[in-house]
Amino acid sequence: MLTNSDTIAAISTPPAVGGVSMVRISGSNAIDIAAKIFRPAGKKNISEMAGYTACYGGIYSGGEKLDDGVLLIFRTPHSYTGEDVAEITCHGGLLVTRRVLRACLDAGARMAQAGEFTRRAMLNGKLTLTQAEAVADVINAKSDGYLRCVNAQLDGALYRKITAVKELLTDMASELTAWIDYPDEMDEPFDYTEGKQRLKDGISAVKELLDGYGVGQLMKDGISVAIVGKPNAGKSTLMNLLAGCERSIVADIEGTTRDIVEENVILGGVPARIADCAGIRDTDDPIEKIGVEKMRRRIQQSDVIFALFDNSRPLSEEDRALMEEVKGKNVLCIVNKQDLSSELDKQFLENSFSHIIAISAKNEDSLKTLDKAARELINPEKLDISAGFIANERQRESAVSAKKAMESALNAMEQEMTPDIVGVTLETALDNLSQLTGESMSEQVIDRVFSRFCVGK
Ligand SMILES: Nc1nc2c(ncn2[C@@H]2O[C@H](COP(=O)(O)OP(=O)(O)OP(=O)(O)O)[C@@H](O)[C@H]2O)c(=O)[nH]1
Ligand SMILES: [Mg+2]
Repeated sequence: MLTNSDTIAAISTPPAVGGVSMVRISGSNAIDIAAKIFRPAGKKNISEMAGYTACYGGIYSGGEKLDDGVLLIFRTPHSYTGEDVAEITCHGGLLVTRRVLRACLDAGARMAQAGEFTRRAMLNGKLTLTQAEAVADVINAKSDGYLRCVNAQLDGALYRKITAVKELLTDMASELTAWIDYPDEMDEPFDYTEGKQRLKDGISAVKELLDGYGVGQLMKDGISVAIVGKPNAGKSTLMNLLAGCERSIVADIEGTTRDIVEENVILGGVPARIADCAGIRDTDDPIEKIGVEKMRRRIQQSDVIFALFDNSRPLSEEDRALMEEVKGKNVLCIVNKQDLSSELDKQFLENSFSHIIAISAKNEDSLKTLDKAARELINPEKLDISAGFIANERQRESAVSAKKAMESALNAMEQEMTPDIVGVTLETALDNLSQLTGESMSEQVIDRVFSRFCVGK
């Protein structure tokens, strides 16, 4: 536990005007500090308030009343940080909230650093490092799917999975130690048969986690999608359908969209940044030419391409040029204007693309078809939300190193090397896994993790 003088305070709500704001105080002096600035409306004595109780009253700075508010008390160890915590909720004005914080600091608290409340929670054993990282991910989650994943993580899913692998390695290492310590008493060479199988199980558990990393990142950071096609195919109409508003200009004039128009949406359960591009065609118009070049670059930078074809017109040179441009990319072929009579060689498109749908971008029902197709393309279900997942580069680095060390150990076993050699590689794997879960972690890494947090969390 930290020292008495080290009681911290911060505004835990966003720095914006709202209905209410909250100032959080944590540390051994939290309740005394709250008592200095908060006067309950009734006869309540703050120092005698039990944990999980609240009272209404006035908030004061010196003799001056700042606001009315509510004080909520948590007693150690039953609080977020594990320390005594007081939360003062006041009206959500920027000035009044800052004045309440200033009053806490004047009464003896120190300004909290970014993530310091969560850091204390971890140091006091309320959270593991991977759970603390999940707290930041909950705050930053942009899609329902990702929120469900990080909630499983917050529940300790990754920690449990890694702990199971660690237990397996620890058992093996202790069996080897007996052999290493008393080699003269062992007449037979060490039998690795069972150990090899157990190690293979451990490697596949870590590999499974690493395989889900890409999908986890997609769900976290989102994907970039480029809508491309020839002029008038209906790209901007599709953009507006996805955006749910008139984001792009739609007109029956070829070359309407010139610059890239972007919007953030949720697509196939993941956040997506959609780019409506200029139509592909040869043009003498210098401005449109720039737009077409930008579209080409965007195709290369995007994770997913929506390639639009117009059902009411035969395949043209521009369509074929587009098919060349998107080769090798993750493409959803969209045949648009399904409500009009068909002039398009759909069979040719079906032979050329593995994902193809037919819609009418003017019709809202098309959203369901688009969402289903996007799910098949992105496949967020690959991520088993209940199983825990590797959520960031720090965790991935440790998992990769652990897997490498486990593979070396397996290799050493297969070559019948002596238990001391196998033991060293197992220890390395264990160390890497402990770094992942945070049990063996340098101050520097912990600083890096918590610098991602906002002040007040
Ligand atoms: N009937 C029908 N018309 C559509 C559909 N989608 C788009 N359109 C019409 O097609 C015309 C061109 O639509 P846009 O969305 O502007 O086409 P675009 O691909 O963005 O065109 P450029 O910006 O010029 O490259 C407009 O008149 C739309 O109303 C559809 O599904 N059915
Ligand atoms: Mg357009």
